[in-house]
Amino acid sequence: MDRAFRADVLAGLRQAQKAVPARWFYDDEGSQLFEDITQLEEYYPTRAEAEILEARGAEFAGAIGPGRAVVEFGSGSSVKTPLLLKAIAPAAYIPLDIAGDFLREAAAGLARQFPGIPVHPVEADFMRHVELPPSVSALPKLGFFPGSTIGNMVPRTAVDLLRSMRGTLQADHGVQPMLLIGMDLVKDPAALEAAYDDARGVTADFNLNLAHRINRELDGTIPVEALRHVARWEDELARVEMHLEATRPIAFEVSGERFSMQAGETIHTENSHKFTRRSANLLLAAAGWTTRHRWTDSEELFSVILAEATEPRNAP
Ligand code: AVI
Repeated sequence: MDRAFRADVLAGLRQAQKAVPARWFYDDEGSQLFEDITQLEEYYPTRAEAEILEARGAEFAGAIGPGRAVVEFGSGSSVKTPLLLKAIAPAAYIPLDIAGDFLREAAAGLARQFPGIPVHPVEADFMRHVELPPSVSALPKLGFFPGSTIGNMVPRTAVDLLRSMRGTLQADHGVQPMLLIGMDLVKDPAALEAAYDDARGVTADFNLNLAHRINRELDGTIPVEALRHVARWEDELARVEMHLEATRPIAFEVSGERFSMQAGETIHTENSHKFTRRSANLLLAAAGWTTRHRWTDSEELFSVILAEATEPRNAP
């Protein structure tokens, strides 16, 4: 049993608005369901970002230049990485991920595919400051954070993370780090809600898997058939929220503690913030990053931003 999972779930279920952090979606079942989501017709972000990474390689090379060490945050299966490594001439590739076996497997695959690029996998939680291997400490860095995972964080956490990335990426000598980051765009709410509530119900299964996971791992008795998946656009906060809503009054236990929900009451399971050009610039600026280039796909659904760390300035 994962003690952090238990602590997060119990603390979250005790709140007036029940909530469980979205990072607990990703057990083996959840990770597979997320892979399935990325293939869905309605889920445009993966497709749109891949279009940008495929089409803009020459522009990335011009704006980034050769010789940087690419540090990928939460590299997972590193599916998007070859597109970037092919385009620029990096000095090294450092995938960071919390899942060690998966990380080493993906890193070995990339090392075979790019024999000229030294690959140094680092098993770490990228939400904290990460010590990079000494062999790359002098190299200028490019952080790579695709997928709009930044959108799953509330602004305060997003700024903390972006600032900590800036620290992780600092080189020993002078050259400022850069960051290539995927950020999903604000658009028609109907398209957004469809992306998070697909016709085949894969996203519903992904959301409901969290309740199954609680039952499996924390001696839970949640009647999952009495929960329904809800995805709704919250315009004021520019985010899609996912919830699990009780369709009737229910009572259940988790790790021996009793909980109940009224009909219509929800467990908040995910935020997926969407950005405009300006809100993206502002979020990055709050963490010490200045936007240098911005690319979108042909339908203007998704953006990839190249930012550079800049010195803080207090006066205008
Ligand atoms: C991982 N993350 C960027 C996805 C998103 O779009 O917010 C997670 C997801 N949740 C439901 N569908 C996809």
